[in-house]
Amino acid sequence: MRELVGQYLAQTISRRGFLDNMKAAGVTLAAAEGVLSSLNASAQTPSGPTFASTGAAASSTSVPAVRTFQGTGGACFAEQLMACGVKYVFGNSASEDAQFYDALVDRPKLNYILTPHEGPGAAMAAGYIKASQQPAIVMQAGSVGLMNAMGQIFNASKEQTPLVVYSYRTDQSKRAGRDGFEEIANQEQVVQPLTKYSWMARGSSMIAETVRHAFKSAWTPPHGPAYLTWHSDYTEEKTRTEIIDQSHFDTRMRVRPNPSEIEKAAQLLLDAKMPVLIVGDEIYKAKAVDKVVKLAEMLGMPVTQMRQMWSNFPEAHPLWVGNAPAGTLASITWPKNYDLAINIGNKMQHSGVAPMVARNIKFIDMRMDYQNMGKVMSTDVPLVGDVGLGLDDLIAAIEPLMNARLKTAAAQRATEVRRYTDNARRLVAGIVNNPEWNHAPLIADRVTWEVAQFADANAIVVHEAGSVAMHSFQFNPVGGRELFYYYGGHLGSGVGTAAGVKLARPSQQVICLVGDGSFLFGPHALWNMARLELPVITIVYNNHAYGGPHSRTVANAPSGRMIETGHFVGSYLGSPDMNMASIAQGFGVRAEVVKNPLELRQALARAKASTLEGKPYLLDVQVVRRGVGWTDEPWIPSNATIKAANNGAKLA
Ligand SMILES: Cc1ncc(C[n+]2csc(CCOP(=O)(O)OP(=O)(O)O)c2C)c(N)n1
Ligand SMILES: [Mg+2]
Repeated sequence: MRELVGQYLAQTISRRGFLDNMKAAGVTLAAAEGVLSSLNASAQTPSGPTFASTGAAASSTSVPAVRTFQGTGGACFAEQLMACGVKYVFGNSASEDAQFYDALVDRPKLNYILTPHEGPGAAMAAGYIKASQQPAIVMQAGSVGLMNAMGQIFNASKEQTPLVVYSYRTDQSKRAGRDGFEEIANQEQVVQPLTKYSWMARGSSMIAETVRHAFKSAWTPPHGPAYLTWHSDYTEEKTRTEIIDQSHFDTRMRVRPNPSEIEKAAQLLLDAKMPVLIVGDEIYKAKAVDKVVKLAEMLGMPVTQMRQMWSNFPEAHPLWVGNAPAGTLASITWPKNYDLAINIGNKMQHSGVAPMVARNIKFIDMRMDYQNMGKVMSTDVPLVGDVGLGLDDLIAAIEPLMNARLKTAAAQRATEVRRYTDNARRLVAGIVNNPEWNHAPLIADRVTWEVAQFADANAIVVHEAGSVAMHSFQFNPVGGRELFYYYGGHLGSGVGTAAGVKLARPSQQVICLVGDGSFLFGPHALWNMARLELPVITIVYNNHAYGGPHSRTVANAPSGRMIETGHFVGSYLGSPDMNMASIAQGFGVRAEVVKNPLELRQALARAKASTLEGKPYLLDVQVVRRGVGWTDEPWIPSNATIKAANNGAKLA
């Protein structure tokens, strides 16, 4: 009977058909008519999810996992999004999606968040997805909006974020191919290298299935972005389609590594004199930090991490020897005498010629990201699978083999590691003895230190602060402070990410640290923070410069003409100085400029008070420029020279 009700509500059987089928099932005509009248009444109840605009109706409590739906392509899109578990649509004005917007009006479970620029809008969606591990969709106007979202699709691809993006093709199916307004050929192929799945639906009846493919692809580990599109007339067209619940197309990729490889890995770890553990983002995603801590403690292994998005190990733990500064295992300060490395969940991004783990070191690799495994590093033991399950298995394999001799060896190693980490912590704490500590404008390290003193014990720090080094926060992904780093590197993500993170985690303090240059690529989500009352504290490290690129440029041409003349053409953002507090106020966010350490403390207190009222706050902190060749008033090209370059220009 449930199935019949579903079919009737989805209008795939008529009233007559419904009554006939009920009769065949042994229900009396009077009883069947009673059911019908209550169904008709519930389909018109304004409080329930009623889909009057499409003429179809269904109740979320009674909908079967696979059902037929009839309505406009836009309504099918909305229905399938809800069946995928989507609660938020991050969108920018897309007139051709009128029927989709129409379908949203009576579907209050699908919330549309208008983002005034596609880049920060997509960053906000990605931030929400990363912090909640829940699905969402980004949509924008055809090819024109897509171009702005692509930077964040790139970030999602690098960061393995399951970001699903849709935009219509402005060209309708009956006039496509004429190079019309906003038309580009093969629109879906523009993002192909950045996505796991990219497809154009070939008809309105294929919209729902294309949506499912996109979500399945994006959310099947290793995660990544997906893109979907179709001709805009399909969104208007009436069609009949299947809507399928996410639980019925999810591939449940929680797979365990090969058991015989687990045994090999256990034996190699026990045979090693100085094994090193490399951690990575798959641990955070699998919520397996406590397990990785247990493994490290069992073996007394030093733990490090190469560039990742999250912090995946408690930084205050005595076995944490710090991030590998140059992205290779060889760049860690200590230990140097390791004879085995095990990677658990790190993407191991190779940005240099040498393998990140030298060839003469035994290497065990555990992660779901099979594509990046065995690519550059020679791998003794590949452990493909979910790192949470893999850690369970590895720990279970090692535990019974830990005899008294091995336990003593592990304990001695742990003591040795601790000797190093205790000393390293003392050195980092010495940061406050910097002779420039009280400098105004502030040194970046002072800003970071003050914010670390101020931040809540479980604050989330979104870091897009250019070349600023993170320290003093003691990140701890198990109930402590969390880090969201800009791994992808397409700038302009920080403010949007912070807004999305706050939407996902309203009970945690969210602090966005952002460089002035990075901020200028995407401040727009400040408006979303103001409108939605997402009380994020944004702190701009304003050195009026692209400090990092400046230093890297100098390093690339150390004895060139730039150094000789002091003419650095591409890195000074002052003259006139930009006021980030005014920009924030323009978006409806309270803000102030901070010039010295005392003002910073007072401003942070005001920021906190504001966030307790539900209002976001921004501090534009004036920070010194550091690096070779900077002066108080850096050279800029003269206006006269620039304008003179055009003198005598004639149109041919
Ligand atoms: C969209 C985008 N454009 C350009 C770059 C190149 N880039 C890398 S760092 C940087 C400047 C960052 O400046 P800021 O945030 O002020 O940090 P600072 O270097 O001053 O510490 C630029 C432009 C980029 N990564 N992304
Ligand atoms: Mg800067």
